[in-house]
Amino acid sequence: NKKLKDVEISVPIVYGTIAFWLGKKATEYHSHKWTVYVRSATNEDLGAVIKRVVFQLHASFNNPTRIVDSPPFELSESGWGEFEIAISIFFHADVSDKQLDLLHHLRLYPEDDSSAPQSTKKPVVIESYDEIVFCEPSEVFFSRVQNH
Ligand code: SLL
Repeated sequence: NKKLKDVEISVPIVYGTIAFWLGKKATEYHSHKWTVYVRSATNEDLGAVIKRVVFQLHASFNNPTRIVDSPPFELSESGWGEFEIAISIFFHADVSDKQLDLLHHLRLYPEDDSSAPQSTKKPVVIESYDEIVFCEPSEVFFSRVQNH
């Protein structure tokens, strides 16, 4: 599996959370439902690059280490509080043997200065954009993701 010198592959991703307040269905410990995700920023199939995403949740959750082994690389939960989610991205063997570690802060509540009252219809979305760059990719990886 030869390496291609002078070639770089850039994989644009978006990662973040979307959170809905449960309104009348809210309870003390389950006031919101939320999803944390890693997505392609350009609608490509991330399964060609990513093998596994591990979401490390707050210790107050049951089984706080959540492993997702196929797209969509996302996880939905319900809870009551905001916290830092550690996101570890693992790549297929012919892509990279180094993992990528990201941090994302789950937000459930709208900004303090927002005049709008909390609504079950208007989620709180926080997203980050990143580009994962692979230098000297293997031929197999390159041929798998070009032409897309
Ligand atoms: C703190 N930021 O300072 C908070 C931690 C943890 C939220 C928030 C658990 C839900 C469940 C949940 O929402 N934890 O038990 O299923 O301590």
